[in-house]
Amino acid sequence: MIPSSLLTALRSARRLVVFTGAGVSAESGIPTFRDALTGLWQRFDPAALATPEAFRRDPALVWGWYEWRRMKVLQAQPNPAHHAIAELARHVAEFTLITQNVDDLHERAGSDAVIHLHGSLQQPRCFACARSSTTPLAVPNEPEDGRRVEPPRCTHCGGRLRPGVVWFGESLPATALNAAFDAARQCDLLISVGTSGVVYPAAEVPHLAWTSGAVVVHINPQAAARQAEREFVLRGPAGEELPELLRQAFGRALGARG
Ligand code: BJW
Ligand code: ZN
Repeated sequence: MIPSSLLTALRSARRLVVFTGAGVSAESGIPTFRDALTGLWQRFDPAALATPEAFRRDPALVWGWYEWRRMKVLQAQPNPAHHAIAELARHVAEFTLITQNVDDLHERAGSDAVIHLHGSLQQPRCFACARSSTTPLAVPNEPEDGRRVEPPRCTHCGGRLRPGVVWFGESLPATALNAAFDAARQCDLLISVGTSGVVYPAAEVPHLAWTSGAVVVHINPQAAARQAEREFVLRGPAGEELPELLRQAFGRALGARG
């Protein structure tokens, strides 16, 4: 049941922000990080794979793991949550999509100008000289976790390429982070979808919107009960809750034209 006050807030919002985490891609078959049983960090040690020290220690292990994840994303399709978010943008004057995800499923669902706070699997750069690689990555071989793959070399300096993602202890891209914070401060309504909200500074985004006076909605099957005024919880999978929110607020079913 979607509260009518939330539907009213969404219909009257002029500046809408959607902030997504791994849960928005879960129904596309991309594992989250921290879900019990299925999360990546249940099977893999973040310290051994998602830090600069890990890459320095064993570049082939880290590169192979990210190639496995890149393959999974290439094989995946956007789900109804990604499509509903792309459709929501058409109903407001100003729309900003901020994601922590390193996949490209929002773009493939039709969203543009997506702010990627934690980088992208598709844009490696040199570990030595930091230049972006201009050579497109080849389609990886059949996915197989744990397979070691030597990273390609930088065409400029010969250093190893690293995945273009933000690891623990690394700064987020400043332009993306500033744009995300600005949008959060200025929005009327923020929808936070599929994130555990434990990784900083990204986790500040919904909080910043709320303290700046916006209505904040959390969409998550594990969401805690509503805690504060102007805060709503839609407890359920994003692929069901977002299309339903769209339908009830704007009377639009996904895929409807005209
Ligand atoms: C569904 C669903 C469905 C399921 N529908 N929902 C204390 C000690 C050490 C460090 C720190 C510390 N305190 C803070 C820090 C800093 C650290 C941090 O935050 N650590 C905490 C974990 C403690 N942060 C950093 O290091 C950041 N950098 C930084 O702070 O720089 C400054 C600095 C400089 C120098 C030194 C120190 C600091 C960088 C963080 C980078 C995070 N990178 C990762 C990996 C990216 C690359 C990759 O993909 O491998 O980003 S970690 C991982 O977590 C990934 C995600 O973007 C991020 C957030 O996860 P997310 O998206 O929320 O996923 P989950 O799995 O946690 O949650 C999924 C949710 O979906 C769940 O709630 C489910 O219920 C839900 N769900 N199915 C809707 N169908
Ligand atoms: Zn280089």
